[in-house]
Amino acid sequence: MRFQFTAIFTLLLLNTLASSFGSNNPKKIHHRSSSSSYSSRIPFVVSSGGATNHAFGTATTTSSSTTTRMSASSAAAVEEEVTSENLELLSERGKNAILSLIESDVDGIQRHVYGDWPESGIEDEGKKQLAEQLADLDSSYPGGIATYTSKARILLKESADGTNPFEEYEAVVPEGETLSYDGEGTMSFSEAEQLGIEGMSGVAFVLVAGGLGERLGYSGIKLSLETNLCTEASYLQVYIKYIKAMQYMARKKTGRDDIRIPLVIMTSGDTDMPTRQLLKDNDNFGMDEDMVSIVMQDKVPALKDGNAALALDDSNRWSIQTKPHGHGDVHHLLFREGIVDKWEKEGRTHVVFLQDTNALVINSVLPVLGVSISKGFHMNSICIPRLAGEAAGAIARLEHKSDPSKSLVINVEYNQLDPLLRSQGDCKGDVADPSTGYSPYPGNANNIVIELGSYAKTLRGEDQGVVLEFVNPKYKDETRTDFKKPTRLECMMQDIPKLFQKELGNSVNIGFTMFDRWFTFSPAKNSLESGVEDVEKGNNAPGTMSSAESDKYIQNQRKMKFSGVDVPVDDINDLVPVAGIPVTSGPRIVLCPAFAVSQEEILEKIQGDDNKITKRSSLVLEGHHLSIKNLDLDGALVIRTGDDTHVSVDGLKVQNKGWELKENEAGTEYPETVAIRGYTMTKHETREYLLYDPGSFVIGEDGEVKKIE
Ligand code: UGB
Repeated sequence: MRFQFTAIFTLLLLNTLASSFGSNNPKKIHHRSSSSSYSSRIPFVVSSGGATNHAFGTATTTSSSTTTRMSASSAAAVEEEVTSENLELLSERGKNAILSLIESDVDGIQRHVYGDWPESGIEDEGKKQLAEQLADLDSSYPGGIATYTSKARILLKESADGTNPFEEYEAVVPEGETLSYDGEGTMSFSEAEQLGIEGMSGVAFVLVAGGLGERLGYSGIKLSLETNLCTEASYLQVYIKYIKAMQYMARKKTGRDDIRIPLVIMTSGDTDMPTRQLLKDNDNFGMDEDMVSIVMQDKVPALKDGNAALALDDSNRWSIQTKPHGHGDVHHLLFREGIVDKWEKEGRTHVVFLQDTNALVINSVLPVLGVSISKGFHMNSICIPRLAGEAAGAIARLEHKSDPSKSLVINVEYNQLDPLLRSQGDCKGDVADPSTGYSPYPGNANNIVIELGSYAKTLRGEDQGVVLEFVNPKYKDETRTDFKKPTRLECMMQDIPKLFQKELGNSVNIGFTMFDRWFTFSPAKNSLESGVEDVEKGNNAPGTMSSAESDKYIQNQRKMKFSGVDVPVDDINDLVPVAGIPVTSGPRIVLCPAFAVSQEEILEKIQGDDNKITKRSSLVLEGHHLSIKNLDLDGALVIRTGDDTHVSVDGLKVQNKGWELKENEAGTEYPETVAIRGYTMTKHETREYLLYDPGSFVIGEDGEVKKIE
């Protein structure tokens, strides 16, 4: 039986033209009704890429979505590959996807996918499953699989050739803003923070949380991990509570009770359901249902070799391996889902992008927003002094060698920095400046504040927020031909400046703001084992669950010290190894968002000149109307108060056995969450006040709670 190629292929073309990046996704909370918001017209940028083949430079528009009908010879070729009986098993879209793949595969690179199918009646379910998956992959990527693989081929070749993506550029250490908690910097910290509080009413938050915790050695979602063992609050809880606390501050500052700050979470197929479940199980951690929404990024096909051959699952010939495309998807998704339009209509002014496991950074949001407002930055990256060789991107000014209008301030990813610096200047690569001990290039904490008007304009441009892609295959050997495991195209959210430059031209204003590391950067990214290895090599930022927890306590030690409390503050030399990672031995202090976010709040709420906290102590404070005066703490104290509960602690003395870390025992099996941290916490004795009744109370030296109104 012969197959009617022309009719089918016309359908295929219509299908391709209507393709939308990640559309038809039933799991999304917010779905734009129009399916024509993204057409195959959207161009892709193909690079003259390089070392890791980041498509930085040349921008070429391609659309390999086929625009010709299938020729007679192609039709014959299809007939040779898949019998009409097999094709008839498939849905219309599945059929189109298979035919499209065959038609575009002139060199037979993808033959392992569509070739050698058993005759109809054998493994039919598998064939249908494969065809549906191909159709999904086609529709979720602008231009479909053909565009994806043709771009990948160029980038993979450049990777194998070792092409330098920065050939036309020279990296220069950029000039930016610096802010320091104790007042040093290009702008006053408190001034920046106050400007930030004023601007907070116009902010929307975006949390990119599509990544798996592979490096961390955790199979659940990272947002569900406990940030610390004193409160056991998860990352998602902490972020939401901070957003709510900032909303509270903005309302207080402006007297406007209608201020509502939204949060969009970008998930992936791996993280979507558990993220929704986490929100549901915890009533969105107190955030209004209509203020939190989820957009899900799609995965892209994995590629098994330099020809961009699709990688089939090792255990299932009818399934293509897929991998995350990277956090760069976030911009296009926000555009495609109409979220940016909505925010503009609501009169919002800035979008703050956060990553999943850096609880420290939230402190920087207010001051960095203040800097953005004051300097009129279209984009402002939160930065820290970067350790040489650290797995954190570097912000550089890339000077174009012949055309200054192409120069811009942008992130150079950590795996690209060393080759770039080895190709210029003193050719020493990614090394520390001996005078500071840090890389001269600011480290990218990858938390970004973007001005909404220019962002919306950029997203409405030709590329619709689709940022440049790159490949980063891990080769088996020097010949750079075989991969250790399948690779894929990736993209990064911090690459948006290139699109800004394209749409805004010379008026683009990209900046960054440097903070002290202790104030803003300590993500949980690495497994305990790799963290221990790093420590043994002399790295003092191992990026483990335990170092992230410890750094949170140290941050609060410093804040308490700044507000006049007599408290030990650990520096690098005071840390003690627990399960091989140096951590603070205390005090462990958690200042919950509802106690204080800003410096002003802490100075207001910590009163008196006789507050003392010993090293072995643990302290948790939560409450908008909680103030602490002359506290004498040697042990564990928890005070949590409700929104209408005013509590003054005055002269309270607490002494008890407190809390203690217990290191995991070698050779014992622990749940994953415990294993990645390396210890548990034993809470021997605690003085706890949980006060939620409205009214005003005082807690004096005797520890009794007395109502005063
Ligand atoms: N993420 C997604 O949402 N989707 C994805 O497909 C992938 C990730 P990683 P990485 O802060 O130290 C970034 O994997 O690769 C989310 C910057 O690029 O933790 O180490 C994911 O859930 C780098 O410049 O990031 O590198 C997480 O929230 C540097 O600053 C976020 O994206 C580095 O972070 C980051 O994913 C850093």
